[in-house]
Amino acid sequence: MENQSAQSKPASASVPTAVVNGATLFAGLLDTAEQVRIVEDIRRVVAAAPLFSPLTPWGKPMSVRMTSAGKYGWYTDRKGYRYSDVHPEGSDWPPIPANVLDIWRRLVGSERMPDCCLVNFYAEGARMGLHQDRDEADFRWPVLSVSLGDDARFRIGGTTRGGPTESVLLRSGDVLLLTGESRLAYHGIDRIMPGTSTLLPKGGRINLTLRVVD
Ligand code: MD6
Ligand code: FE
Repeated sequence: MENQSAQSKPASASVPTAVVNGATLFAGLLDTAEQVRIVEDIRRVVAAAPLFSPLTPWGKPMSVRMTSAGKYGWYTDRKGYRYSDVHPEGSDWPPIPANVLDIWRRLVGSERMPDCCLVNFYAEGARMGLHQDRDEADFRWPVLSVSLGDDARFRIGGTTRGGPTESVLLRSGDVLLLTGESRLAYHGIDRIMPGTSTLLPKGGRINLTLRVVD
């Protein structure tokens, strides 16, 4: 890695709007046209790699449905959290859409591109418990997250479970970057707010997380 700078941003990086517990928020980074294009791209990903409800290691189906694009997809079942190079039905994951890779290039640079784009779909009532993103090999690379559709109440704490947390509203078009200190912060989604966006005709929320895995 050039000058140990996995987290340094390219000169052209956008200006963040806020830092919440060390995580960098680019509120409204994607305009409506860009959001619409990405939703179309994600529909193609889902057509090739259908959404599924993974089982947590303790045997409960997650309320969030998910799939992935890229070299690896994130997966969980009774054997635990891991990356898999195939969809549970056995096919390869589709490639990460170019419009999505562009966001990474703008905020992180092009020295190393992500090899997983996890697609999370939240219908009304879905939530995601506090967790760390720690199944990757090198935490010097950030995790970039894109919110599309209904607003969500995102919660973020520190690197130990049970410490103080802050909450931030993630809205359609917002991009959040977990870098540095915040890379291993506990975080989750308390709830989504139905009816707050018209981007997805049937409502709900899509979250994309881009990661360097290996
Ligand atoms: C979500 N996000 O926004 C869940 N992970 O639906 C995440 O789990 C997440 O937003 C790593 C980095 C940023 C995130
Ligand atoms: Fe996460």
